[in-house]
Amino acid sequence: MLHSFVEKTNIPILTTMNAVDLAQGNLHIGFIGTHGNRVANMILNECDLIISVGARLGIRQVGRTTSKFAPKADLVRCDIDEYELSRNIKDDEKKYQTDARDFMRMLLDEEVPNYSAWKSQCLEAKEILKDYDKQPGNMAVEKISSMLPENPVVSVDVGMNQCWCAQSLVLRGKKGRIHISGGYGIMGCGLPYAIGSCISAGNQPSYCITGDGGFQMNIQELETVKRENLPIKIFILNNRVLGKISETQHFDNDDRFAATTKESGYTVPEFSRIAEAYGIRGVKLRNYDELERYKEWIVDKMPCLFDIPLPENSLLTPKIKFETQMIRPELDSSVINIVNEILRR
Ligand SMILES: Cc1ncc(C[n+]2csc(CCOP(=O)(O)OP(=O)(O)O)c2C)c(N)n1
Repeated sequence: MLHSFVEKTNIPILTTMNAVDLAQGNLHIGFIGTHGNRVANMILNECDLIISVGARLGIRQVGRTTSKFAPKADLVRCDIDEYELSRNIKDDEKKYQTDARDFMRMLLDEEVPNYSAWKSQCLEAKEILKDYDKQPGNMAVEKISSMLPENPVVSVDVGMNQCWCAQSLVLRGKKGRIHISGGYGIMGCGLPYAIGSCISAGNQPSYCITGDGGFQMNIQELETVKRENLPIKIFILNNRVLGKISETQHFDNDDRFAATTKESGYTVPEFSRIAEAYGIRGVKLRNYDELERYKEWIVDKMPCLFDIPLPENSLLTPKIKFETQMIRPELDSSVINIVNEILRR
């Protein structure tokens, strides 16, 4: 129904991290919030109307000073949860406590103007920003995206790998799914999610993108994968550190690492050999481009594991500085001005 509404009105879709799979393929503009795509957060700052369907709009999306959230926009919210709606984001917001499906049905019956000009502005802004904020983790995820079949089911773990996936995983087709633990942040969820989605889809290939830390939390489930012969394809984005935490220890604690890096008490095994010990094909790649050599493995009916190296100091950008709406790292003001001019046209 969301897709019908968007086809009818051309209203651009931004998502939250949890709903990033709702707008895939050429509908993908980005997700909003702390680690959201830069273009998505810049659009939020300039738009004049937000129709929020089932999004909790929590602190990672709107910040603590909610008046700074989408300052030029009227806000219409639909949520089935009375408590979530009881929190005001804007004083004059319009609220509908209803099921998202009924709300979308109601919207589809409304006379809504066509927003194709605004959508083109958003896509133009996206095009200008597409090569900024591209860290090695994003590039690895783009490579994985390019090799997946249409409409895949992808399960994601927690940490930087989760954010790189939310930012850069773009699925072909409209029916693919990205299982993400969102605000729960349960490290170790990637492989069990993939096992569940593989079995529930009648043993269809299922994809798991995980960090080296999250993977080690449920590594024993490789035995389930082998025993049940589940065609689960595991991609470990291996930076050999607990990246989401070592990053904080680097930037906010003057490099006082604790149990997050080799020197401070965190290490990783040879994952491909561990996979082989479980009877699963495993390979340690030299870089993500080497995935090209394993096209067959990615679509066949047997499990496999790819150990993909990333630099230990891989970064996760952009990030909104809390309480400021400033997106770090700051881009050259000429780029920001060009994008804002397009969005303000
Ligand atoms: C069970 C659990 N323990 C600890 C955390 C805190 N935590 C969040 S991300 C993270 C590091 C994740 O490291 P890794 O899996 O290697 O992924 P990366 O961030 O390097 O991509 C930690 C320890 C958590 N979310 N869940």
